[in-house]
Amino acid sequence: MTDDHLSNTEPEAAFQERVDNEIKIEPKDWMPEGYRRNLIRQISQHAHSEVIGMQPEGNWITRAPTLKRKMILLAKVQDEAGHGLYLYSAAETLGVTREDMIGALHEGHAKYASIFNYPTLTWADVGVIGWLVDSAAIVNQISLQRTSYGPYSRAMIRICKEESFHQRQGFEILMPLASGSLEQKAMAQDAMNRWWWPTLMMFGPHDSESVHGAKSMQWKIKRKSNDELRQDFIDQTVPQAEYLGLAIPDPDLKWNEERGHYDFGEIDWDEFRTVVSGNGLCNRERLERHSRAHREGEWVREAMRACEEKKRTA
Ligand code: FAQ
Repeated sequence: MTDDHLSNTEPEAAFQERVDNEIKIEPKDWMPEGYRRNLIRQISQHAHSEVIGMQPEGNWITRAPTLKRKMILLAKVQDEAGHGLYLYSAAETLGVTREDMIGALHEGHAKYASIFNYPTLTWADVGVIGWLVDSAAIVNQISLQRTSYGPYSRAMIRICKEESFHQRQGFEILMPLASGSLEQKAMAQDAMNRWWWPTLMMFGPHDSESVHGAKSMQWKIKRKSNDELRQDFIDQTVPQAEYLGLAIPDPDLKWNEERGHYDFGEIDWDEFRTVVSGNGLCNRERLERHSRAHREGEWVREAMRACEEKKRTA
């Protein structure tokens, strides 16, 4: 049954009225099947992104330049695991199991953010992930705090509090590099050059190409469109790059007085499609590592199930 068909029915009209009146939808409320499925898709993909997103930075935990930096990075990467757990829990309230969600990821049916398929070649990449990638995530997640589904909205409120620490730790890694030796500055600029465009891709295709965008906006799952969020991110990030003294690798980036926003160049959508379809630089490595960790953790899940069973039959 299509979403359009459901939109003509009475419960759908009452549902839409609740959404329009900013009343949160809770797990036990009636909801159109399309709303439920779309939420499961987005929330589970968001959860996968948080967990797969641990890998690029995790790659530097053993090589952080000081003990203090290592502790901060460890805490940051652990936070991402926690975000994944909040989000899997929020998705479970919609009647899907965690096994199903992880299975969909491993079988390639569920996506995760394209950004995490790029390699972290230097320590400056860790700074740029914290600064740019977390900033992009925050811009999106701040608007998702007002999403119409209660459990997702509440998870976002908690997550945003932690993300702002992540953004600062990234900026704090880059500040000494950007004002350091010539080699350090070059390393920071090289990281900026490699991560800028993939970060812009995080917001997804242009609104005109977005498959789920219109319905998600109508249902207030999404509160801002892909292009609106991308513009917000660029407008807030350019002054930060200027403060750091890092050049943004886009010759078309220019303040547009009339629009009150920055104009910017076109994203390489072929690259985006390549990465999203599983053929980016690190897609296979990321998924294999996740699958391996999942298999190796089977004994923990088995022990947990045995414990639960024992409690139930005691
Ligand atoms: N990568 O119709 P739309 C983080 C897919 S969290 C991969 O426009 P939608 C924290 C899309 O799924 C980062 N796939 O889709 C952190 C759909 O495919 P499907 C994650 C993408 O949902 C920081 C198709 O293209 N954040 O970074 C991407 O309306 C540092 C058509 O697209 C979230 O997930 C992409 N970039 O809008 C962790 C936020 N873009 O499902 C560690 C929640 C699009 O039909 C370190 N999600 N696709 O097979 C959202 O806001 C939305 O899902 C969008 C996409 C905006 C990502």
